[in-house]
Amino acid sequence: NKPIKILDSTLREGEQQSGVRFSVEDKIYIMKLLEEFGVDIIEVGHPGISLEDENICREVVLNSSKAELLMHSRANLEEVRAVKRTGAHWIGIWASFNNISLENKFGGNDISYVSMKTKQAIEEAKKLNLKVRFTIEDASRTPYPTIDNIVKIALDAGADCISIADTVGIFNTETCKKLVTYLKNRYGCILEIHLHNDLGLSLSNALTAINCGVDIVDTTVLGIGERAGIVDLIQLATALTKFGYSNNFNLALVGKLTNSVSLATGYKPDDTRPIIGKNVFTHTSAYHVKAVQSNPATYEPFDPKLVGRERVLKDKRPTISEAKLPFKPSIKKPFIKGASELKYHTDGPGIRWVHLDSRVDNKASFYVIQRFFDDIKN
Ligand code: HCA
Ligand code: CU
Repeated sequence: NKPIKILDSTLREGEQQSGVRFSVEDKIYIMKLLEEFGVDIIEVGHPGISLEDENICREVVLNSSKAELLMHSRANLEEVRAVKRTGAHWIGIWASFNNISLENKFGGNDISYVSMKTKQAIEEAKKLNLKVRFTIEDASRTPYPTIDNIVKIALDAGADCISIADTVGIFNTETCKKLVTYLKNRYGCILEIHLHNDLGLSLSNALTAINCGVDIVDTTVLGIGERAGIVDLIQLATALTKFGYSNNFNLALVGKLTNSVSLATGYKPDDTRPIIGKNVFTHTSAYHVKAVQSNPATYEPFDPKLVGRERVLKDKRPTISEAKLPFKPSIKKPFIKGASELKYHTDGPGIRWVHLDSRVDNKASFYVIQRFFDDIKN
């Protein structure tokens, strides 16, 4: 299979993950790792937001070597010029045209106004010799005739690439396939896709889009981004390698990339996260361990070494009292006889973990959990 272009947006979309802000040193370090990993285009930031962001973006451009760099921009002439001042190759202009956005974001501006701003911004960027990606934000909730109009306007104004964003992550295999196929057949332009992961479908939708001829897929390391984030670079790169695409990803860098982004953001992936989670190459039950010892392929999709990991064989089952959850309870509140050491802690609104230190008996644990939630409600 021919290689697929990857645009990594860890430094822009990833910075929209709650609590994340990269220093210029972080951005340069991560950019270099992404280049080494084999990403084609790197989205660096949004220089139009503030002078500080513009300066950071310019500094990153000065330190780049291999990958092409892209800066995000609203359809606004000032922001376009800010992108040019950073020295980037690409500008990523975006706008939305569905009714929800027009009503709520642009204070009732109509499609013709946003279309006019889009056309102006793209023309200005072309005058400044930038390569232009134009993104239809929320394309997955935008009517086809509206998409058609805006794609025509963007291509006429000189856009080099059209990107469709599934901004709220509601594409499925069918709807994703339909839009990608439609645009590819109708316009034959370079087509990019930006897939959010609100339903956990972003990776699957990316593979669908690739099958339907999309040219560029957006990713971030660990999938970080607004809300549930977007396609995870490491998962997509591993899947493409496994499925025989001829991209030459440097998968040995998986650990370094993960750790760097984790350190720079404070984001801790859980133990079962595919490819990089602590437990995902650990075999536990006795018969799995035995089978893997005679042939690892019995229970492994690929050799963990492919992504710089080691297999772990562990066939000892913990006893119930050994199987403790690794958190520090913040509240201790006995409220049922016989389960006086029941502990729980809260982890943000709506999510609560129960830790049963001593159970009355196995059946009673359900009762205790039930009581716990009732107790919280009151
Ligand atoms: C945003 C929205 C965006 C834009 C994508 C793009 C999306 O700015 O936060 O410009 O290609 O998901 O629609 O990330
Ligand atoms: Cu996004």
